[in-house]
Amino acid sequence: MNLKKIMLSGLAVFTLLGTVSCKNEKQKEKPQETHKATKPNVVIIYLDDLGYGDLSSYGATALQTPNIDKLANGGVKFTNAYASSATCTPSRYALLTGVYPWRNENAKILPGTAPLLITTEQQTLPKMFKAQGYDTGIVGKWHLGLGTGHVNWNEHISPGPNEVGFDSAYIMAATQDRVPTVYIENGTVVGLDPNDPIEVDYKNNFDGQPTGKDNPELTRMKWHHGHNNTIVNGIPRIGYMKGGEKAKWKDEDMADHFLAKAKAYVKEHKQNPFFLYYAMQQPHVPRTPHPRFVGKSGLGPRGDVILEADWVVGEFVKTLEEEGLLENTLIVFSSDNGPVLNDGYNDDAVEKLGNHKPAGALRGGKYSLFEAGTRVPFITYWKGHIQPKVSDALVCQMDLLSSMANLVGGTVEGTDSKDVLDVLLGKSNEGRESLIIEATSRTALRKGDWIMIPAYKGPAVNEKVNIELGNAKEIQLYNLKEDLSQTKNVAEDKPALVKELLADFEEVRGKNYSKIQQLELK
Ligand code: NG6
Ligand code: CA
Repeated sequence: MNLKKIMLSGLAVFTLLGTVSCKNEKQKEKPQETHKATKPNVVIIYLDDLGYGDLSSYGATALQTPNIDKLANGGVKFTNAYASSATCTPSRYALLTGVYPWRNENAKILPGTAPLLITTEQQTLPKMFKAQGYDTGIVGKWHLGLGTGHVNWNEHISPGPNEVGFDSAYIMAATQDRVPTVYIENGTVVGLDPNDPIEVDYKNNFDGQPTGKDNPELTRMKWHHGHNNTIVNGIPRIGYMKGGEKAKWKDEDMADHFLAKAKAYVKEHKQNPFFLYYAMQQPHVPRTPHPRFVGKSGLGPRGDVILEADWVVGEFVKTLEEEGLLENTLIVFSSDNGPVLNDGYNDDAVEKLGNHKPAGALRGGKYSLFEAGTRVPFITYWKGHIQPKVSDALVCQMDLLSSMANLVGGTVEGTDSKDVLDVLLGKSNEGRESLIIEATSRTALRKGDWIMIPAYKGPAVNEKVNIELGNAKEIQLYNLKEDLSQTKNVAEDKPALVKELLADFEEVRGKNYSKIQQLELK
């Protein structure tokens, strides 16, 4: 532990003791004051597949996101902030554990039946907060596995979020396009009728059950690739599910449903410091805006659910304000990976895109090693504590663990998480020197203004989603300050720099950084 941390945790203990000792005298008149003076609440609002260019505060003009913009323009708006990965599960793994996802070979997009990816012994963000006296909660998308291999969805499901640090958990198991399509509250499927048990299988269908593949006439949303298994609410999903009829979520109500849970969490926990991880589902597929938002963006359902998400954020922040918590709550807003238009359903995302650029000026998208895969909107907002600022410091979501530990006097050891608290609070511009980013098991090194992408086999473009993946026969080197859109590979002009970056990269990643895809390097 460094000196600063020792001093800070000392300070936290001191203030906490102070709080306890004066509680008896002051508790009656002002029950909330003591908490306010000591520990701030922390809320992470995490969107799913929201791109760098999807917010008006990040340059979008085809749609307006006034509520999220309020956070961006009233807080620190980061322009060089990264998710650890270009897909969901690995990014969430890194966010919650502070560990690079490529250190865990199972940190890949998980099926709904996957076992819990984080071990119950591992350090996590919620555990760190808990150790400092916080209440911890998650509302929304989990997608980090549940159980130990064979989940019985009709019994208590464990281990899961509760076992890795969340006191309360109201989640969907995986993604909106994967079964089981039910909410799970603290390990129990919500609204399950015991006479109609749930069965889930990712390999075989259950006898006589219609599927998207065989029964397209039963679907109201058409699949394009994947997504042709069990049909729920007229939407064909990934995976097979039987039973649990009463427990199935209504897709159009999901945003309102999670919002109600997130608001309730705040109201129920406002007396103590809390950490809430609010993992929203938008704009991931299937895009199912509530009727209030249908057609509102003119960009089809993808645009509509972004407007819906913006409204949700506004409502949630309003709740914090109404409860008198805004000055005592640090809000972190970000997305788990970059944007994709057609991610498996024909939902007009491509056809109605117009001039909108979900990735802004960045190249690539979800699944890509190019910038749009991992560089995402990232905002810190804390009324009265953070001055508005645009920061180009290099930071990663993985750094929240150490930074939040610094904020609340916790300790973290042996992770890849860097303490960049002062940067997150807008007091410093000294972010990371370097970062390894990951996209579907391939990795690249960002250092200073440079990104070095090693040579990788595999297609240059994923034709189904129509996204450039970053694979090339030769090493790629881009100067992101001068060439944000990665148009000019300057590796050949800068052999010494390439050598230096490769050495740095291999020092962290080892020589066998991609056994399958690595080409012979020159
Ligand atoms: C892919 C799905 C995609 C999406 C993704 C996970 C197919 C063909 N594609 O496998 O639709 O669900 O997994 O997205 O099934 S993520 O944001 O959770 O990583
Ligand atoms: Ca995602």
